[in-house]
Amino acid sequence: MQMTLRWYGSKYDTVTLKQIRQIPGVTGVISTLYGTAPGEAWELEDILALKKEIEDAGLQLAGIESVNIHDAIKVGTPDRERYIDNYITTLERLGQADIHMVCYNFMPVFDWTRTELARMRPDGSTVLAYTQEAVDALDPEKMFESIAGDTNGTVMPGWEPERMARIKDLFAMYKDVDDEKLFANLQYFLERIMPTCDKYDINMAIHPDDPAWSVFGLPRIIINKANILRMTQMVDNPHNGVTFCSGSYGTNLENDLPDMIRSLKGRIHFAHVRNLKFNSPTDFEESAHLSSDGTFDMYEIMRALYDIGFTGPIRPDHGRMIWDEVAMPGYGLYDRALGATYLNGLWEAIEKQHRK
Ligand code: DNO
Repeated sequence: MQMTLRWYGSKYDTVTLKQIRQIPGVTGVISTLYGTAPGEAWELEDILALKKEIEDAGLQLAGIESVNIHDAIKVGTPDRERYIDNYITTLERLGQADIHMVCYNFMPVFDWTRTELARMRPDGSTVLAYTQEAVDALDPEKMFESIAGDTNGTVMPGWEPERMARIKDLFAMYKDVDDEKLFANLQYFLERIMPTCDKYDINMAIHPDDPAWSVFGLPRIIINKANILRMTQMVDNPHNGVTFCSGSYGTNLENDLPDMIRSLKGRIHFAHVRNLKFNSPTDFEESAHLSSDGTFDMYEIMRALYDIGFTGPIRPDHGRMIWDEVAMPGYGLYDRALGATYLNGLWEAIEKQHRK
């Protein structure tokens, strides 16, 4: 595996490439052209400029998170063809720039959903948290407003204000889309892009829906083992793979994370590894990465990745806000650096144990 950190680009991130370079064992970043809108074809020169900036700082651009999917593709409206063509152009240009991993998601309307961005923990750190009761009590159109005050002045991916301004229209677009339709639209999209992925050796890595169930009555399909196996089999090409995100699949305590990892051998192209602490089955908070701080056995998760021969990029995921850092919720420097170091430590121990 290759340890990486997500980085939003010098215009948007509070964390610098220099700081990332100084985290021991982190050799790459996962980034994106953050200013682009879903559906746009990316310019080759913009991709190359991003890559150069990262390489000049002594790091590798290990993959893209995300090339977002236009809603027309998810809904399956006739104009999807144009947006799929643009997506293919972006993939071709990424391939020309020697970039071979693309993370994306197929969630309607909302990307990941949390009800609190700064829940205080006993040690004074603040974390992202989710309570089903809060979602149930909320008008979906007010979702963004309810958390907007805690973004620390940053623009959070998936929660861009321009997108949230269209929330009513977005809900209307999806009114006839159920799980089956969403699966069919995903299959159509994947079949169209696979020849390009084959040509440029691009691994597509779908991110799970977070939380891993339907919110506000919207369909959600990338949520459990059965669905993810269905997804990988319906377009049975090794380039059609997944981002294994422990914090997203883990929102549903019925998901057996190490078992899911083992069942996806050869199809995990990217890993997000973080812990969650459950206070009840419908209330969880994003604890520190250590097993002892949360609900998951992080050693077993890393061991399953090791056992399937995972070689792709991995990153610590949302960190706590600690040591008075002010940054995008979940994406500060300090706690993610601690997370990377901890995950690297687990990996070293597992590797050495296997060599014996
Ligand atoms: C949240 C992230 C997601 C993820 C996208 C992938 O912090 O894990 O926004 O990047 O769903 O497209």
